[in-house]
Amino acid sequence: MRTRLLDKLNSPRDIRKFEHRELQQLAEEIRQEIIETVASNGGHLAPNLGVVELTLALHLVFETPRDKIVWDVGHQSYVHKLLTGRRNEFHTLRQLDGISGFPKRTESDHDAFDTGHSSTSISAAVGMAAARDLKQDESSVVAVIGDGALTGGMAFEALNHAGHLGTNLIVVLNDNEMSIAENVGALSGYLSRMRSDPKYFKGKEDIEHIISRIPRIGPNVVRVLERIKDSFKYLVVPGMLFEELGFTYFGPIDGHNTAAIRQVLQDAKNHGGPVLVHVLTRKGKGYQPAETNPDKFHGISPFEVKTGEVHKEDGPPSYTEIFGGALTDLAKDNLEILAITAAMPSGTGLNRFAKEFPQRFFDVGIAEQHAVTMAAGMATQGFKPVVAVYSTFLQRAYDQVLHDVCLQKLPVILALDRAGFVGEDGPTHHGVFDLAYLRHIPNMIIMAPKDENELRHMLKTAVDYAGPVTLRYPRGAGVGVPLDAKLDSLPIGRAEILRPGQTLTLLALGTMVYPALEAAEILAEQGIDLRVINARFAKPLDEEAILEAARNTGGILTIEEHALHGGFGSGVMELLEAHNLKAIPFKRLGIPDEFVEHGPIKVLREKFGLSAEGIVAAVLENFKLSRRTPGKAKILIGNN
Ligand SMILES: Cc1ncc(C[n+]2csc(CCOP(=O)(O)OP(=O)(O)O)c2C)c(N)n1
Repeated sequence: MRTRLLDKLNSPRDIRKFEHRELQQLAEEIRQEIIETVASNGGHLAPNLGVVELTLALHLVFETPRDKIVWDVGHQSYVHKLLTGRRNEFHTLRQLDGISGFPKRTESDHDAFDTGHSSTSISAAVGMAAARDLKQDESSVVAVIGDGALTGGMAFEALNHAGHLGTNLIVVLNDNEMSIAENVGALSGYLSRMRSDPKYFKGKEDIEHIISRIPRIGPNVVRVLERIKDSFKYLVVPGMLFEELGFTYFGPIDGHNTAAIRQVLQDAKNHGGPVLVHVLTRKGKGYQPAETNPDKFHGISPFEVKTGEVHKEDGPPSYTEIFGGALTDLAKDNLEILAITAAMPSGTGLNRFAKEFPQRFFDVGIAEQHAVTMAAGMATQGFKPVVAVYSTFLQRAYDQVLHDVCLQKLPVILALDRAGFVGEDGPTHHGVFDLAYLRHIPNMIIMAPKDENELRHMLKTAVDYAGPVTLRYPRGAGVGVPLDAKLDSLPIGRAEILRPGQTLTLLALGTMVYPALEAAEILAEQGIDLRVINARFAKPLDEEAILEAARNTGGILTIEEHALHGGFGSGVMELLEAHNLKAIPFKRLGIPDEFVEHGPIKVLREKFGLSAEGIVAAVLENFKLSRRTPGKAKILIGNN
């Protein structure tokens, strides 16, 4: 068997010894390795296949870890990982205790900055460049950002500031015309004109040359000519937009020609100041199914390499699909409903809505802050906007929710998908902070369904309510319950008592309701009689049901798939304190004050005791319980 070049690499510098043909062979080997690993572990395939040559060229010109490469989003860093000492661990990609699917400074010195959320790379790189200048060293700083990530506001803020600072900084714009779905926005149109019609653009030098040959005939004419020159330049010089922001623009360059990119990166490095290198790549390059269907292969579950078919598991539809279906159904009769996504139409289940109501559907790009405030604007005009967004990505729109939506009590619905553990994407993506950052905002209502049927009723409740509502639901398949034909509004702030026990109350939110019921079943067999309440609302809490349980059962255990600090249980604790019931036996089950690593959702839930067995253990460990066995006296168990 031929030894792979990839297996001979001990450091990224080793690739400098390779001839052109060997680099091509290495690129092939890297593609093969990535395709096979993602086919077995799942992960971001198409973005990585698109940057193989670009990553090789970056490591040919720059020397990490001395030079810094910041990968925006970081989902395209697999090639970089393979070149920087993680080849042997690469098969553990995204697996429990394996290497991360995103750059991680604790994983390698070659990872300059942890990423996962979009549009942060240029800001981080500006910070590193400013620090380098203060330290007076000579290293280079490079931010690699996709055309999708460039739609995020932070990227513009950073470009604006970088142009002002004028320091050495290279921004590589990896333009493949795709975000996860097709990219959107006016800037995307500008980039695609540069891409598709090279004849339309002339080199900057050509234009300067033509203009310099126009004879000078007096100051007025010169002024007019200058103005013509400027508008002419705007029209025909590629990258003029970036030049005006203070960057020197190089490009567009074929992103699959390692030698060409290497040359331009070298030129950019020698040039100095802020430079933008515009690289054209093809998402999914080298694997036909991914080239044909880059959206599907952006982030994908394990699949069959030969066919590109995803290994399908039979099971109930996902919460995402149920949400998208219910919203589309409700929108048929309610013309006020609008749907907004920040670049994730299929991830948030809005594809069907977009197809049926294209006029009422808005993909704003990776711009969660804008999405929320735009929704607020729509709500002032009598519409009912639904912002469908992952819990983790709403984190950056906190002030927009507070200042633009809640302060004015506007009827905006935040549909928070992927609330709870998300699994293999890990700490940058777990949606375990939303209750904490939303619960304290006045006017906000927060619901979490126990199953997909309740999700539909809650969506109807949110649509009928005249104020801000958050609906948080998890990643993955529903429970498999039947779906009611008719959707009803639920009473706001009313919980559902599912089991009428007396010994202790399990007060569970969302995904934790069924495990709580299961735990109650297990303990019932031991003669322990638990009350189970489906909280339904994290805000407002059902004060009546909770205070009654506090007074008339042996204590309360709150259970939530969320950080304990500031979460649902904290809210219950505040309620007990307000009613002088702090002394009742009380415990909260949830996620402690730490970032949770990547791993399968089921394993993570078990790790933090958020399973039926974990709940049973928490009950037995934390409460003195009276156990009834028919015909026997009560006995106390537990350790306090
Ligand atoms: C704040 C935020 N919102 C949404 C996402 C989800 N997301 C991950 S990658 C991506 C598209 C990125 O497109 P681009 O930068 O062009 O990179 P490509 O995948 O095309 O290489 C999106 C929307 C995210 N990571 N961060």
